[in-house]
Amino acid sequence: MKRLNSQLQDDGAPLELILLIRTLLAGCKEISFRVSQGALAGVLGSTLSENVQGETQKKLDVISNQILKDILIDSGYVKALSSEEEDDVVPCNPDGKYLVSFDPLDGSSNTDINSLIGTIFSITHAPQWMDPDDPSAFLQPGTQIVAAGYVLYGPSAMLAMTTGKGTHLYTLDKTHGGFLLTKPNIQVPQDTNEYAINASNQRHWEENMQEYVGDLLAGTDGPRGKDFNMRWVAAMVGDIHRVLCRGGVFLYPKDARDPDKDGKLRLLYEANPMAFLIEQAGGLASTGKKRIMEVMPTDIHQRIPVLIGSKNEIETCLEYYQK
Ligand code: AFP
Repeated sequence: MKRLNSQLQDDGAPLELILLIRTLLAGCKEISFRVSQGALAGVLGSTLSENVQGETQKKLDVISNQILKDILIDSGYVKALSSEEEDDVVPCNPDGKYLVSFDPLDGSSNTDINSLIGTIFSITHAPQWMDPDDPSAFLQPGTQIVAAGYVLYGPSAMLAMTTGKGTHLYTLDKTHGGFLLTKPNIQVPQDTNEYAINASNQRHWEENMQEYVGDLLAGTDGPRGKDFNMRWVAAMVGDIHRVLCRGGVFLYPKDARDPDKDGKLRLLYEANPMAFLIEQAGGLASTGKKRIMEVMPTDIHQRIPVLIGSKNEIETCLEYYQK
């Protein structure tokens, strides 16, 4: 089976980017090991601290963040990094060529129930003019991303990666420690009868989303004329992995709970990398108003609405937004 390194070379990735990706993934392998140790290593449960988003940090959030931070700072390839678990950007090597944004452990509420979690990342070029502690260089639209992906810590540890030449799935072979290509050029089926949304928020959604999901729920008795199935992992990385593998739509729309927050999910290290992966696999990713990857970020922790998945179903959903 083909190794990650040779797939990245075939996709034309420059050497320094390949080395950076391999460094980042060495950190993910360590996270995978810590996750698998669970209660044996005392890594489950919460800390007493909160991150900048006001969320209580899990022990594994803090551990994973530290692992990735240390390895990226040491590598020399990175000028600065931003993380869900860091209030501000973290300056690294002033001569580094790249910026990395990541969610070190997405879905960390799942850690204590031994369910799906993962690391999500995106990489852009670092502008030469930037100071390593200047957050404004991170405010680039998703179209500027040179590589993005996630590592899913599930029954197998799996990597989904794109450098803009298709989305490939790899599986971690723990016997020799490398990611092997197990599904090249994955394609999201264009049609689906499966959707993912946290339905407990329904009363807060905007009218267009209420109407769209109402029509899905009506099934064969409604205007869609077919039954839909619903799934919710409570970790975007798990839900997007399912969408990549067998199609579907994943929705985290804007809602009325907090007028200052434009959705729940973060643009830089959740929505953008997932949008890039899904688009490269033939799917669509929108806020409801525009393509996610064209949104110009205004803050490193900015939140946006996310409608992502099978092309034809996302297009149908967007028709409700255009009404
Ligand atoms: P964490 O990374 O803080 O665990 O949040 C996970 C997440 O941002 C995303 O991965 C999920 O889709 C979403 O939250 C689940 O949120 P709710 O189930 O609370 O709506």
